Formats: sequence, structure tokens, C-alpha cells
Amino acid sequence: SAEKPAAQAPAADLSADFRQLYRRALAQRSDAERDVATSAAASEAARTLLAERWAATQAADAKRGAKAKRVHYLSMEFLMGRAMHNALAALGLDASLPATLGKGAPSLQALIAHEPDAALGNGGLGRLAACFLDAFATLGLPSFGYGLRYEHGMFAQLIQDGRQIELPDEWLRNGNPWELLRPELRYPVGFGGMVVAEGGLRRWVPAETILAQAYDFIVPGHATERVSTLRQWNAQPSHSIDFAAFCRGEHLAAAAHLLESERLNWVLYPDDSTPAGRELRLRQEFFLVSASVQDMLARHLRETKDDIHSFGRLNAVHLNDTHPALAPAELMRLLLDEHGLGWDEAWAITRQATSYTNHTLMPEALETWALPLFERLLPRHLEIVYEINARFLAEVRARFPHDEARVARMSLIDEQGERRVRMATLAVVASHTVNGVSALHSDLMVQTLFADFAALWPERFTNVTNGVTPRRWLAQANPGLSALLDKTIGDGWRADLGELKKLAPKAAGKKLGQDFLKTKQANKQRLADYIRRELGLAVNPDSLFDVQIKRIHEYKRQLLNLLHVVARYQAIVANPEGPNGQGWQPRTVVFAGKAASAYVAAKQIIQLIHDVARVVNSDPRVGDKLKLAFLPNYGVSLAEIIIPAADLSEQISTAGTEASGTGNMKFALNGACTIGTWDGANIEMAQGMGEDNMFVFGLRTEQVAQIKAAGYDPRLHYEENLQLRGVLDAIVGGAFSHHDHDRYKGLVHTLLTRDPYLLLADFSSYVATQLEVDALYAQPAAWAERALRNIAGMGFFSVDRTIGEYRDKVWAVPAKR
Ligand code: DL6
Repeated sequence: SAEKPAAQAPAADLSADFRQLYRRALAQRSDAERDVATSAAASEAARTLLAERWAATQAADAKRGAKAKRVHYLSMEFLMGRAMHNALAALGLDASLPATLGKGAPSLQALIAHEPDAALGNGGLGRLAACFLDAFATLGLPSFGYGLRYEHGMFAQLIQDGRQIELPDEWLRNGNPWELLRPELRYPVGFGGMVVAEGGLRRWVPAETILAQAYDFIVPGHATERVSTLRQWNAQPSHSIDFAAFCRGEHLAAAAHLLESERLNWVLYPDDSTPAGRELRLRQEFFLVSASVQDMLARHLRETKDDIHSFGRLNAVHLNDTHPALAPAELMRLLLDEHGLGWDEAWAITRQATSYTNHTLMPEALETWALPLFERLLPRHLEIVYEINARFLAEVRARFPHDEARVARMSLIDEQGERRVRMATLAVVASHTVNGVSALHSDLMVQTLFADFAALWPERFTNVTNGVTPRRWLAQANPGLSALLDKTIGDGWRADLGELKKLAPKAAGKKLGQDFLKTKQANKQRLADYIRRELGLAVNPDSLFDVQIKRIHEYKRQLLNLLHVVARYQAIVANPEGPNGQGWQPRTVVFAGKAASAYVAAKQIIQLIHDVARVVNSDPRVGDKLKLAFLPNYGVSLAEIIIPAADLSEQISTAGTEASGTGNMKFALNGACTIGTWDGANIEMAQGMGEDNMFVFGLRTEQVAQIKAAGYDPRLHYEENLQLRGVLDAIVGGAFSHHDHDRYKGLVHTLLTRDPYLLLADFSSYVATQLEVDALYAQPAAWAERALRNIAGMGFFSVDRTIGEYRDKVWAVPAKR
């Protein structure tokens, strides 16, 4: 059943309290620029009110402490975005803000415009974690998110001459009003050194120690007074400057260790193409894990009066992908070495607490650490990993005798080539439950990546399909559509997204369709204004807004989208009358997304998008029949503008590669139709809305596997399909290359020889489906009906349902598992 947040009546005097706090804070900033002052005053006022709720939540949880299980969600990424609008909405103050603040006060939009995004994440995995925090608070789950307080989150993306430039993102420059420094919560985290034997125990003596200082980021719940906490660790030196060296005039040397510790917090995802980058990443991961595990143990002991034995029963430690997979090793170390437990009990407690979500099957995204690096930084943890492995492999051998190939595949240590520690294996072995993030992905996970483990422990694997928060992604991002939904089906959907299904029987209504298109049009106008401001490009808000926004990655196939753009461009030029003599449906194709700084192929796709845009957008033969826009510096706030304005959502990954997707859900919730492959959560979305209501194209997972197994030759498609040939010939022939004729030779060569993501195999089906999109869009009433049916089918994809499933299937698993 759908999880429903409790109903709430906001305290009647909240507005008055807010007004008073706001005015006081504003008065203290009389010398600041007005916009900055009002924004800071509003956040201070909201923060003060939320901090009261936060303290009350903490106190309530502490009281229940020894009775209720706590969830600890460990993640290297939390892609929070802006907090102000969400905070005001949670306080119930957003709609009434002008009345609350009185005459001359800034609008909500003006207040939030100055807030930088907290971009402490890369893409879907980090944004999912942020949605989870929203649901933790809203559903009242006793819980903590644990992350790092990166000084620079995801890099800021600048486009220069069509190329991506990365700059540090300075989100903390003016401080973060939503966080509370917790001076009393500080833990030492060690690195390096050696292991000594002491009174029958092993003890780690680290060579260096860095302090982890807690900052609590307040995450408000909706329709409840509960507030959840994202505890973020900040690295601090364990001792101050070397005073003697400083006095000798060696100023930099006196402070070298300060930099050494602070660099831990500098950036999210240090480029791992260098050994220094890889080491820093491992240090960051251990820093998160060690501080968090120490913190949860300390709380547990405090609340249970030192009953270490009940830790596993009362605490869930969840690994968001493999990045925090050192957590079970650190928990083992603390239980064995600091608390003196025997191996069997320590392991039972660790397994009882730990669970793991896998978010990708991509082999290159599965973390492994070179053994020498691991040993140098974490010598005691390596001993523990070896011991876990020895016991685990004994179990494998007992179950599958004489199968050393299987043992080698399953070992925690990869012995082929340079020896490496396999973090996904550690996560699976240490967890009582492992889940994938969509039905297809969870199936593939046990059939491929974890097949050996599923053969050993089939009961350990399950699925929890992702969801998104309808608070941020519908109520706040799309007030026009939200109001229309309230009017049409009542406001119950705000507490229970399943209520959206009430829209289905009304979807064909003429007036509703018109009202829907009107709200969409207003959102499109806002995006068109934004595009004009950012790019100086005029786009027609009546054109079909065709959008692909997400990380730039070959498997997500932005390049397939672009091949279609070029095909359409060529077709418009060759045949201005349109495919059936009735003209072309005008389209605006919008891209946004960042490419990882070391990912050359992805960066080239960004460049090609810009090169194609330069040609298409300036060709007078095309006019507004086709426009191409790449919006720089994609992030949560930009998505909040783009998604409500989209007509068509591009979810076109090669079948079997996108674990779930969550952008797909946000678009459909906002009334965009989806063109998509049978991949990730697209499948369950299609089932929810009725398969005929999604534009599905392309090869299915089994077909992809068959074609690859049979020996895929992409050139056959090039030879058979004239349109495709025209597109690739133009790209390789320099039609978009500016003065650099051979710029895309390598890119086209890869497509013609390897095409690892089967773009050419899916091209004709994709282009044909795009024509179906045009045909439906030409009938506004039919399009509106389809879009409304899409919305009606999205009730399942609320993050509240997702967290309800985690709570029941993963975190409250009976102890015997
Ligand atoms: O589960 C959240 C999100 C999924 O929706 C995406 O499909 C998936 O790509 C993403 N996974 C990652 C992991 N690393 N990589 N690649 O970001 O997780």
C-alpha cells in the first residue's frame, strides 16, 4: 500500500513568528544589498523555526532510542539543490508569503533566486539520496543521512566555444544557513600506520589522524513537524599550526598538515585518472564511513546504557552503492578491537545491521582498490577483509566443491593482474539484503553481476523501485499543474500520490485538456525566456519541447538523440513540405548535463551538440521548425525550470544499461510524454500508465544480448539505411566541424566499427517513433489526454512508497536473516 504522510495542521501562529524573525534578521542586515539581505533574512527565519522542530525530533527519537530501530543512510552524494522553497513549503508558508511579509516584501521567486544549489552529488544516485531524506522526514522514520560536507560540490560547467570547462563550485561562499555546527560531535579518523598485538587483541596505530567535525543539515518533512538530519562531516586537522616552525618564518611548512586534512573536503569526485586522485577518493570514503560508524555506535551506547550487543537489532546501516562499503569493515574493527567482541558475534551484528543498494551494472563503475594502496592506508581493515574472505570462501567451497573458478570469481580479492579489493563483493557479503533500483535492474543484477552470489544466497536479493519526492518535483516546481490537479481530483495526491489515478477517467475531458495545455504553455514560456537570457536564442514556445537532461554518458545515448536532430535537419532542408506534405511539427530540442572531467567521449558529445546547434539554429531554411539548445551548468534548480516545461522526455538508454532513472519519473509527473527504450524504470512506468501511452522503441535487453553474442556489425545499418548514412556522412565529412574538418572522424569511426551502445541498431526505430510523436502532438486534445494519462499512472513512483518498501523489506528484516 502507498505510504501516506500524516496530515498536519500548521500552527496558527507560525506566520506571525516567521514575520517577526524575518523582520529582526532583516534589520540586522541594513547595510547589505536588498536582495541579498531579504533572502538571508528569510532563510534565517525559516531556519530558526525548523531548528526548533529539529530539536524536538531529536529529543523524541532519543527518548524512543532503545526501542525504535534507526536507519543510517550512508552516501557519498546528496544532491540537495536549493533549500529555501522546500523549507517554506514544509512550514506551510510558501503560498501565503506575500501576505505574511506584507507590502513591499520580495516574492518567493526573488527570495530563492540567490540561493546557490547544494550540488553535493553527481546525478541520479545523489538526487535519490536527497529525495530519501525528504521521505525520511515526511514519514517520520527515525533516521540519519550521513555524507561529506564538500566545500566544492559538483563542478560548475562553463561552455567555451562549445567545449565544457570545469570550474570549482563555490556554494559555501556565503555560508550555509541550513546547517548547524555540532562542536560536541567530533571523531578522530586514522590513516596509515601499523597494526600491533596487545593482550590478545589487534590494535591499529594510525600514522595520521584527522578529525571529523559534524554539521547537521536540516531536512524538513512535509505535513508533519518532523525534521530529518543529514549529518555531514568536515575534515579538520588534529592539531593546530606548528608554532615553532611558524616562528622560524617557515609559514607554509607550519601549516602543511592543515591542507593535508582539509583537502579531504575540497571536492566531490576527485578526478580518479591519477594515483593522487584515487588515493584521495579512498580517503574520503573511509573518512565518511569511520566518522559515521563511530557516531552511530556512540549514540547507540548512550541510549542503551552501553549495550553493544543490541547494535545490530536497533540500527540499520545502509550503503548507497559501494562507495561506503568500508562501513562493515570499520564496524567490525570497532566491535573486535575497541569493544572486545569475538569474531562470530561481531560478524553477526555487522550483518544484521548492513544492507546495500546497487545502482549500476556498468563494470567500469564498480569500485575496486589496488591492494598496496588499501594496505598502506588501512592496514587493519585489510586484515579484516582477508578474514571475512577466508571464512566466506570456505562457505563457497563447502557449497560448491571443486569449483575453483567460482571461488576466484567470488573472492573479495581480484587476483587477475594487479591484486585489488572488490568493494561490491564486500558489500554483498556483509549485507543481509541487497537491492536493485527497478524490476529489470534487480533481475539483471542476479542474472549477471551477482549471479554467483544469488546462487549461494537467493534470499538476500530483492528489488525496490526508485521514486521521487512529489513535494519538490511537482508541488513546488509546478504550482500551475498542482493547482489544476487540486481542482480536478482534490488535494489528496499531495499526501498520497496514488490518488493521481483519479485523473485517468477524466483524462479525455476537453476542458481539462485545455487547462492542462495552458499550464504547460506558461511553463514553456518561462523556459523560452530562460533560454533567450542564457543563450541569446529565441525559441518558439508553441513548438514541441523535446528534452534530454542528465549526466552525459555514452550509454544514455545523447548521441542517438543528436543523430535524430541531424536527420530531421537534413529532412527539413530536403523536403520543406514535411513528411506527409503537411509541414514539419516545429521542435525545440533541449539538452543539459555535465560530462565527468576525465570522460573524453562524453565531452566530445557536448561539443558536437554545440557544433550542430550552431549550424541548425542559424540556417534560414529551418527557422523555428528546429532549434537546438544546450543549457549549461545543469543542476537541480535548472531541472526545476526545465522539467515542468517539457512536452517530450527522452529516456533512450540502451536496454539493460540504465538501472532505473528518476528523471523519467519527474517528467511524466509533470505531464511530459516519454519516448523511451524498454529499460530501467521506464518499464514499470509504461505498465503504470498503460504501455500504449508511452512511445516505446528499440531493442529489448534480450535482443541486445543476442545481437552482441552473434557479433554486432554496426556498419550493416549504415549501409542499409540511407538516412543514417546521410547523417553520419555529414558529421564525418565536416558539415558541423567548423574549420576543424576531422573533428568527428574518431567519433563516427567508433560508431561504425564498435558502437558499444547500439545507436545504429536502434536508429530507424527511434526516428520512426519520433514521427509518431509529431503526429500526436499535432492533435492538441489527444496529446493532452495522453499526457494526463501519464500523470495518472505515476502514483507508484512517489519516494514515500519507495521508503515504505525499504522500511518493510530491507531495514526491518527479521534478525535471523
Ligand atoms: O538509483 C538512482 C540512479 C538510477 O536512477 C540511475 O539509473 C543510475 O545510473 C544511478 N547510478 C549511479 C551509479 N553510478 N554510476 N554510474 O549513479 O542511480
